[in-house]
Amino acid sequence: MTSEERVLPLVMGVLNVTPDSFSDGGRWCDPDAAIARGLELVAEGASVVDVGGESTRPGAKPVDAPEEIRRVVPVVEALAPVIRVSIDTRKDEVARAAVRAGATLINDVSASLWRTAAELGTGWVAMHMQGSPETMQESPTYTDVVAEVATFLEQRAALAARAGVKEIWLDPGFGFGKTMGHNLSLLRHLDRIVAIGLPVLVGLSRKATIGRLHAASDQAEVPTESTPPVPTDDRLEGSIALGVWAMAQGARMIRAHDVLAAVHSAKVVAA
Ligand code: HH2
Repeated sequence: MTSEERVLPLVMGVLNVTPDSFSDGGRWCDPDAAIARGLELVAEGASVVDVGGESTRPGAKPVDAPEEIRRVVPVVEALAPVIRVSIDTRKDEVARAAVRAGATLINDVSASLWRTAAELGTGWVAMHMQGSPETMQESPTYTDVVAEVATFLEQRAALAARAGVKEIWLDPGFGFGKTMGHNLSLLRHLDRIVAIGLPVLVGLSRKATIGRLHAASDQAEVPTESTPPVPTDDRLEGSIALGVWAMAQGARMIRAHDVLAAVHSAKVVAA
């Protein structure tokens, strides 16, 4: 690889203004605490801060739009002058309110808001999910997970491009209606998603698959779907390892809770 080809992957810092997110739920519910946390993520080197007002962890209960807007807007308003802000939402009204408050990227785990992004002139992340957060981990089923996710993302990207979205990111949606086996297949063949030719974002940070891999490595066992994962705060090494794997396959942005470590690892990969 020549120096011209080296690209520093970006880090999207996670900021959940929710009581129930799987890792940082309840920690940044107060707007002042959330804004302070966002500024910390900036100081640690995040290129984007991803503000979310609704948890999408497995089994999470939906939040109504006014409540989600109440949670995210003050935080987006305070952070947008200092850092690029993405809004992690599945709802048109919330995306619009956040963009009015300064967000310039719609991080859409439902991959359905491309018309909103086109109309507002923002970037758009299309993420693959099978089912909805309430039930998605009950029995995820695919014939060929890599081909199905790649086809879905290609089709959504084509719709978005036709609607006029200029900045489109693709995300295979680790843990969203996927078993550990599905997640590992997608990681193994991430180059297939990268080959679509649009920038790829991955969200692996602290997810249950990593917790299971950690638990199994502690006990020198092969991890299975029923391996109890280690707690979310003990998943740093696996998060970095899989982030590095993804960046080496060509992922251009990684979504991370532990931003400082993710930024350091991105710099090492780029070098
Ligand atoms: N994962 C989560 C939320 N948003 N967005 C994208 N593009 N990719 C992801 O993998 C992704 C995402 C889930 O993580 P988190 O926000 O930490 O938890 P919760 O949904 O419980 O708030």
